[in-house]
Amino acid sequence: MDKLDRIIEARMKLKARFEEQIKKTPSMADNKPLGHGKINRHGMPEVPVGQTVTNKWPVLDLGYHPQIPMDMWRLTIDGEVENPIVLKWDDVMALPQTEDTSDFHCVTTWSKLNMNWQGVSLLDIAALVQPKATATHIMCYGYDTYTTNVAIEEALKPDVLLAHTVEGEPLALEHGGPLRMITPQLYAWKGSKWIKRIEFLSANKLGFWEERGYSNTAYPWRNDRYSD
Ligand SMILES: Nc1nc2c(c(=O)[nH]1)N[C@H]1C(S)=C(S)[C@@H](COP(=O)(O)O)O[C@H]1N2
Ligand SMILES: [Mo]
Repeated sequence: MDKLDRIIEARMKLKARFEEQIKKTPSMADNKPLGHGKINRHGMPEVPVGQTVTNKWPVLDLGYHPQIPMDMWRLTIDGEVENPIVLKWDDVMALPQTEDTSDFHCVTTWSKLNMNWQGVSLLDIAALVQPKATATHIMCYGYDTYTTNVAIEEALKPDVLLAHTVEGEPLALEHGGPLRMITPQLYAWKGSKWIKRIEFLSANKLGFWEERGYSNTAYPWRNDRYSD
């Protein structure tokens, strides 16, 4: 069996392991989701409460756009996993590639719908490193020092990608290129631009915005913007 087949087999096992937990998450299971419009891909109203659809794609970040020479670029995946790894760019490109169309909901109240992304699914990354039974969350680190935490049942949803391509074009530096995470079922701050490290955790920890009053969970259809 070759490496890709092994990853796919491990992906299917992980998918089965987290299926029930994922189905119960608010962005799939809320019976009174807040929002309007037709029903989206995961069963929620297309436009979450308090959001306005935009065609533009604003840039939101800490103001520093880190440029890493591609031969120096690394992605570390470690923490509560059986096989921690450090990937070079070519290693990422050699993993199974996923294309998906999803929506982008920024907590500052704009939503950009139907964005076409290509990249590696976080589920496949997890298949590679094998999260331990104790793993409950991930912490994502950006090359700009950004951090953000995501619960494992959110991180392993099939639409969570480490994306290098958007609308058929390489992801621009200001949007997190060469590689960023996206979390279509959570507010977009949960997706780290310029991703550098993914640490699996055995207990929750807060990231940059979560420490500054933003929600730990960030559920768009619950208007879950700030911690209370
Ligand atoms: N590394 C990093 N990732 C980040 C941020 C950041 O400042 N640094 N900002 C977050 C916020 S608040 C949002 S809304 C989205 C914005 O992505 P965009 O600039 O591509 O629209 O990226 C998120 N990911
Ligand atoms: Mo944001």
